[in-house]
Amino acid sequence: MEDPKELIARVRDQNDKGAIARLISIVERPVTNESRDLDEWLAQQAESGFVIGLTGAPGSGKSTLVDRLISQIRASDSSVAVVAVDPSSPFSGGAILGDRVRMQSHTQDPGVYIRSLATRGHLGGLTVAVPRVVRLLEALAFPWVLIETVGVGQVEIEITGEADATVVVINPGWGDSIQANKAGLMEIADIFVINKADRAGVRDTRRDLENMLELGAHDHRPPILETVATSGEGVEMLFEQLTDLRDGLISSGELAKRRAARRLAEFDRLVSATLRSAVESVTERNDLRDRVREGSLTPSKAAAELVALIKLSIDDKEGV
Ligand SMILES: Nc1nc2c(ncn2[C@@H]2O[C@H](COP(=O)(O)OP(=O)(O)OP(=O)(O)O)[C@@H](O)[C@H]2O)c(=O)[nH]1
Ligand SMILES: [Mg+2]
Repeated sequence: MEDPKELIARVRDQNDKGAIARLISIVERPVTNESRDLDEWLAQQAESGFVIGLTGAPGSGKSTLVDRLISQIRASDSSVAVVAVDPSSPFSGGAILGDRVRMQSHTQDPGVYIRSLATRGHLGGLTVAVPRVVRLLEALAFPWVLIETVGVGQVEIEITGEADATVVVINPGWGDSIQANKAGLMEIADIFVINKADRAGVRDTRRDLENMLELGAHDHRPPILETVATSGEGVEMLFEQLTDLRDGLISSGELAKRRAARRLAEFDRLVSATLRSAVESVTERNDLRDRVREGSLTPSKAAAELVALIKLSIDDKEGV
C-alpha cells in the first residue's frame, strides 16, 4: 500500500487523478491503518466544500443534469467532483457505465473528477464508504461535490442524507410526484427539479408537488425548478439556486449543524459496522449458533458468551 501522504502530494502538485483513485480505495476501508492515518489528515482539513445529493427515479435525467451542472460549475471557475452511486449493483458497470458516457465530455478536464461506487463487501457497505469518500474529495480541494444515486430506495435516501443539500429530480406526468412522496423524498428535498420540462404535464406535476408540500411541515418551502437537461434549459437557474442555498445554509449556521449531525451518524455507523464484523468473525470460530439452534444453549446465555468472547479477542489484540 502506498503512503497516503505521498498520494495527497501527487494530487496537490500534479493533479494526479490516479492518486485520487488510490486514496479513495484507502478511505473506503475505514478500519485499516492507512485509512486511520488518512482520517487524521482529513480531520485537519477545512470543510470548505459544498456537497449536493441528486436523487430521483431511474431515468429521470439525473446524469444528464449532472453533466450540465458540471459545465455551469466549470464556467464559474470552480472544480467539481462527482460520485455516482449504485447500491443495487455489485460491481461498476451497467447503468453507471452509461453515466460515464453521459459525462464523458468532462473526463479530460483537469478540474473535473468523476468516480462511480458500487456495492462491495466492505465493512458497512456504501453507507459507510460514501460519506468518507465525499469528505476526502472535499479535502482534496473540490469546492463542489455532486453525489448521484440511482433509484429511490432506503439506502439511496440514507446516502443522500450524507450531502449538505438534496436535489430531488422528478418528471412531468401523472403519479411521479406521488411516487416521490411515497419514497419519502418530500422531507429531504432542498430543491425540486421537474426535469424533461419539454414534455407535457409540467403544470399538473407542479400543482401536485405544491399540494403535497402544503401538507408537509417545511420551515422553508423548497423551490420547484423546471429544466430540460438535454438542452441545458433551466440549468443556469438551478446552479444559481444551489449557490444561494449554499450561502444561506452557511450564514444561518444550518450547514454546520447538518455536518455535526453527520459526524455523529458516521460514528454510529462505524460502531455498528465494526461490532457487526467482530460478531461475525467470533461467531465463525465457535459453535454458539449451532447450540442455540439445537436448543442446548439459551439465546440469552449464548449472547452473553459471544460478548465475552468479543471482549477477549479485543483484549488479545491490544496486548500485541
Ligand atoms: N426529453 C428529455 N429527455 C431527457 C431530458 N433529460 C434527460 N433525458 C433523457 O432521459 C434518459 C435518461 O437520462 P439519464 O440522465 O441517464 O437519467 P438518470 O436519472 O441518470 O438515469 P439512471 O442513472 O439510470 O437512474 C436519457 O435518454 C436522456 O437523454 C430532458 O430534459 N428531456
Ligand atoms: Mg444516471
